[in-house]
Amino acid sequence: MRKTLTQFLVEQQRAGAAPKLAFLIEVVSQACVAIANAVNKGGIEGVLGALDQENVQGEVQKKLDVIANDIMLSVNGWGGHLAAQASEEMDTIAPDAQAGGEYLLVYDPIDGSSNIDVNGVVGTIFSVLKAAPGRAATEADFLQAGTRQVAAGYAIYGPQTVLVLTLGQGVVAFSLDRETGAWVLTSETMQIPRKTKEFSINMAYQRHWAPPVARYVDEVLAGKDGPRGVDFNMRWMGSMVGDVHRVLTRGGVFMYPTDRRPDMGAGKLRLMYEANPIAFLVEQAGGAATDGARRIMDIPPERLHQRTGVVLGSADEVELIASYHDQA
Ligand code: P6P
Repeated sequence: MRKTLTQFLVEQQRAGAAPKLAFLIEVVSQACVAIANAVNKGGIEGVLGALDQENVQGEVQKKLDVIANDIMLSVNGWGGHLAAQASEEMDTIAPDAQAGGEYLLVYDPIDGSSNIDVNGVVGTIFSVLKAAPGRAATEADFLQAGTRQVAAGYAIYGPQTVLVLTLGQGVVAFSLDRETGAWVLTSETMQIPRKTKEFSINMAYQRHWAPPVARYVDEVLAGKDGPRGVDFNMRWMGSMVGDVHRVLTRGGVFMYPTDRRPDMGAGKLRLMYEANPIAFLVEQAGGAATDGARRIMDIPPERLHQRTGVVLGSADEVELIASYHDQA
C-alpha cells in the first residue's frame, strides 16, 4: 500500500512540522483535486476559452483562471489557518473569514493558461509564508524574500496529475489516484543533476536577449563542435510548471530571462507566486535558481505582482550563465 499525502503529513508532524502547516497543505491538495477535475472536464463543461476581462497583469483571463482562483479561495478560506490569500488573478489580498491565521498563501491558480485551449500541460503553483501574529494581514506582510517560505509546491495537470511539494526537507511528489481520490507518494526525493544537455527557452525572442543569454544559447547551439563540446537538446512547453517538472525529473536549464522587448525589462514571470515557490523546490532538489545573475530567493519583494527574470535547474549551467552575467 503506497503512502498517501495524509500519512506523509502526519509523519512530518511527528518529525516536528507545525500541525497547522500540515493541515494547510492537506487543504491545498484538496483544492488541487477540484482544479484537476475542472481542467479535465475542459470542453465538456464549457470551461475553455477566454473571458472578456483582464486580470491585474493586464492579461485576458481564461475561464479556468477564474474558476481555479475561486476554488483556491473557497477551499482554503474557511479553516482559520490562513490570515490571508493572494493570487495572480486578484488585485490585492483576500483576508481569511476568521482572524488569527498563522500563514499566508500566495498562488498562481492556473499557470500556463495559454495551453488550456490546446490541451497542453497547466498547473497550480503555491507558496506558504508566515503571517504577522496578532493582527489582520496586510499586502505588505506578503512581501517576504523567498528564503522566508515555509513550504511551496505545484500541482501539474498532465497525463498524470502530480503534486510536487517541499516543506524545506527535500522534494517529494504525489500522484492523484482518481479511483480513490488520494494523493499517493510516487517520488520520495526529487533530485536535479548538476549537469545536463537540455535547455529550455523561447527562441522566438532571440533577437531581444541580453548578451550573456545570447552567448550561452549560441554556445549550446554550437553543439559538439562548439565550446561546450557536446550536443544539446531543446524543449519549450509554454508552461513553466511543465518545463520545471521535466527539469526536476531529469535535469535541464529553464530560462525566461528579462529581454529588450518593451514590457520585458523586468521579465515575464512573477516573483511571489511563480519564481519563488519554484526556486524553493529547485534548490531543495539540489539545483539553482537565479534571475540570470543573482539568487531568486534573495530578491527583496517590493510589490505583490513584481516580475523577475528566471534561470533555473542544473546547478552547473545556472552558475555558468551567472558567470557570463558577471563578465558582461
Ligand atoms: P511565452 C505561461 O503563460 C507563462 O507564464 C509560463 O508558464 C510559461 O513558461 C511562459 O509564460 C510562456 O511564455 O512567452 O513562451 O508564451
